[in-house]
Amino acid sequence: MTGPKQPYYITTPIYYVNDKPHIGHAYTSLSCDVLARFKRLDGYDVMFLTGTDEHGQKVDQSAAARGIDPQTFTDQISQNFRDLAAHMNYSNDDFIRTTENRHKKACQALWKTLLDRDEIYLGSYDGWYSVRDEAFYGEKELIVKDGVKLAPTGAPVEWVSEPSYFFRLSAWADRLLKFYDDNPDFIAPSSRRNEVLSFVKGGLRDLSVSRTSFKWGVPVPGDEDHVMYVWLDALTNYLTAVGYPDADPEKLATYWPADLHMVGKDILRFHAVYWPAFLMAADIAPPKRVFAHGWWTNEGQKISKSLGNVIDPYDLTARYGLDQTRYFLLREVPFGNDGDFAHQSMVNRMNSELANDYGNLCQRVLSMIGKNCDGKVPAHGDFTDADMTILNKAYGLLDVVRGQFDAQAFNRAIDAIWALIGDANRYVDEMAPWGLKKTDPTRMETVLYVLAEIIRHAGILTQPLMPDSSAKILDQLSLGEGDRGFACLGPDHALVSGTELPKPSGVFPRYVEPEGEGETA
Ligand code: ME8
Repeated sequence: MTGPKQPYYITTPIYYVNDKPHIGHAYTSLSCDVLARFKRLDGYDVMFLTGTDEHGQKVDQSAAARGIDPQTFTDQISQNFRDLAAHMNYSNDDFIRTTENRHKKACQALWKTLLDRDEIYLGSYDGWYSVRDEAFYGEKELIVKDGVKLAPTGAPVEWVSEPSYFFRLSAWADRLLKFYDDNPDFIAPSSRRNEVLSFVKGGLRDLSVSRTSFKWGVPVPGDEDHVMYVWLDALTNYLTAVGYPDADPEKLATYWPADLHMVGKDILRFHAVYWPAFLMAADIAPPKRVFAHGWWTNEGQKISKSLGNVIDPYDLTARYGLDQTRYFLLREVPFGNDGDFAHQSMVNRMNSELANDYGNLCQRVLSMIGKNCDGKVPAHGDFTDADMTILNKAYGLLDVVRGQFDAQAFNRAIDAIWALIGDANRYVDEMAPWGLKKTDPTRMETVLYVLAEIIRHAGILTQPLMPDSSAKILDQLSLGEGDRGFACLGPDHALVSGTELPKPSGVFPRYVEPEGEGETA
């Protein structure tokens, strides 16, 4: 790419600090990390944001339940999410906390803009509120279970009656529908798009955007009896982090509108309806895309604290390895669908796809080179048609994989890379380089050279998904830091014969069931 790098701004939801991080949080952020790393390697100027959502009644109540003030509480729990990001090897460029001053300023600036444009007015709210969902519900949306009214999510609701500011959401339905129409890729996957469209077509009511019954929030400028509704506060984080309103005009101009907000399916409505409406109302461009991924279950069961089956990402990485966990989460399920975490599926993938397919390819080829080519990148003669077929597949892989990543189709991108790995394993068997050692050593070197090139391509392309393991593979090919970007894929940066290689070592161990343990997670 020539000229200044193209910007790419990607965000995770900011996580509520009422709980310790679990597989769901790890998953959302992982998908963003893999995309951020992919885009950086592809020459983009990436801004990858994550952080914590620290206001609202839910946090207030959780802090009170522990007998500590909300700021001390959020300081503690927010750190858990920072630690998780470091542990999972996420490459976020910033970590935002909604209790930071920069964020308060951004929220109040957005509020003032909305008020000045008459998009917000003072009224009073009488209706149902769920603290757990931090959402307002209409009477018709509620479900009744054992005679008790509940939110459609099953969360308890309470009747709220208090003065409140309202955002004129009802006036935005047609403009939102036009926006969805003009931007068919705004909501993904497409099944979710229809869900949002029918919600908006069903008519929108003005949205209560302030609360007076508690104080743990951003004060409404000019009317400090009110704090802002936590979702207006939370969504604004995406603007705060790029310098809105005036902290960093250049950064704002570079990265806004965001390229992708990654969210779980449960919070799509906030991102695909409320957020673009707030932004358009403030004359700010809406984000380019919102992707709603599915939810994980544990061995077929819904994950919940009461069932005691919450999956801890630290347990996963301790048991299976970090890159193995990263691989599994994005390989197991077509992104967008719900997924089930099962120990046996994890073990199967670790052993067959990582240890056997990828690991063995590297191990076999690199040890043959170590033994038979003096530990140096082999020389090569002319390439045969079979050599060119597999090399061309490797050269063309970036285009395929890039398309899949741009569609957030991680499992298909992985499939495409593993198709090359499968071809390479078949090529090893067909060419049988061990047999060529005596009969045709020059041809043996060419075959091993072709294979080393395939491993170079696979290693470069798996970096976003499995950064540490891929680095080990690329180290074994003596590739320098500057030789690992996607610009180095293809024949122009081919391995140089004669380059000294380190002694190879295995990268993907097989999973062996610990003595005395069954097969349950
Ligand atoms: O919603 N499987 O925060 P949050 C997959 N603060 N994903 C899951 C999951 C599961 N079992 N459980 C939760 C919030 N998630 C707000 C966001 S953004 C401006 C404010 C995902 O901590 C869930 O779908 O409750 C959501 O995307 C994310 O974890 C954060 O949830």
